[in-house]
Amino acid sequence: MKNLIKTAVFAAVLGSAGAVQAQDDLRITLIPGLTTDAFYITMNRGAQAAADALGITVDFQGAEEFDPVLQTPVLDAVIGRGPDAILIAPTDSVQMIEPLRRASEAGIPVITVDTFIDDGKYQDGAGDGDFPFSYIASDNTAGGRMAARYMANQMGGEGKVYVSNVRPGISTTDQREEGFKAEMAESFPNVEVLETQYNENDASLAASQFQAVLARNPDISGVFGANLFSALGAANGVESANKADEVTVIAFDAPTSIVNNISSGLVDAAIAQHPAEIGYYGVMTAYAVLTGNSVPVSIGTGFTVIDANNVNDDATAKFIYSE
Ligand code: T6T
Repeated sequence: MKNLIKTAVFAAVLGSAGAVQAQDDLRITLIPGLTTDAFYITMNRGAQAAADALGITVDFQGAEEFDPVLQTPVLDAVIGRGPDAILIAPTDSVQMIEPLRRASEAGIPVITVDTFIDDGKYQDGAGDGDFPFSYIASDNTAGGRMAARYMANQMGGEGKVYVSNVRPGISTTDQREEGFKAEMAESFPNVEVLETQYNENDASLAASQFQAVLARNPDISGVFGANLFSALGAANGVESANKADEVTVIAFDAPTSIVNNISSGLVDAAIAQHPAEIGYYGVMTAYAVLTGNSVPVSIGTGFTVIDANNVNDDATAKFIYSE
């Protein structure tokens, strides 16, 4: 039986360049939004678990900042090395279309993880960026709605809040903000959402923006940090202003630093994504494409809400991001 399985695993397949290749030689490159972010480090852990299960290689190559100008040369260098497939979190939904088309035209299947290009609906015959095989990610609009519901309930359904966000043009954080605002408008008419503060993924800037918003609105009662650095910065701003008791802080993402802030009472809740799941199913999907199987055009992964009620539970621990 064991030998049979082994024979199957070592069966030859047609590689992306058209050459016959053994399946255990397959090499997939995962290009994160940036390399030093606990979210993508955790995604890579899931990707490596899938690679180990399949007996293939996944390498992790990225830029140090979340920026399409820095991600494009990394992608071009990866294309030059000719991996069998590329998994990528594109850092801009429009600007990364043409760079990714170069990969596709070189015969390298592209799958996007976390973020998408174009409208995120691939293989439907519409749009400039229709060529990726699949999109594997959280439902970010739903996550933004979850954040709004939690925040509004915590605030008794009224008050002034704002979104601390990275920059427009990133599919994930755009959708979180849209979902957050839609939920507030539809379900919590007594919550006023102030103008979004964009921080360029810089937690220090997000912290000083809280101080500025507070100076203009001394009655501010909530801030939604739409990703890890936005949330961390907003929480630091609230702490420096000594406002933890009056301001509800909801974080998207769950690195150890945010989880510690939940334990201390500074952050009310984190909407934890499941990045390891994204990495795992990303690699499995690429493997399916490379072995001639059809794949779902999108795979939605889950969330876990972490707050004071479950922060110390054993079942919560696996959703805290790796550093
Ligand atoms: O929130 C994640 C990711 O989903 C988003 O696309 C960019 O920011 C993070 O990596 C957190 O820093």
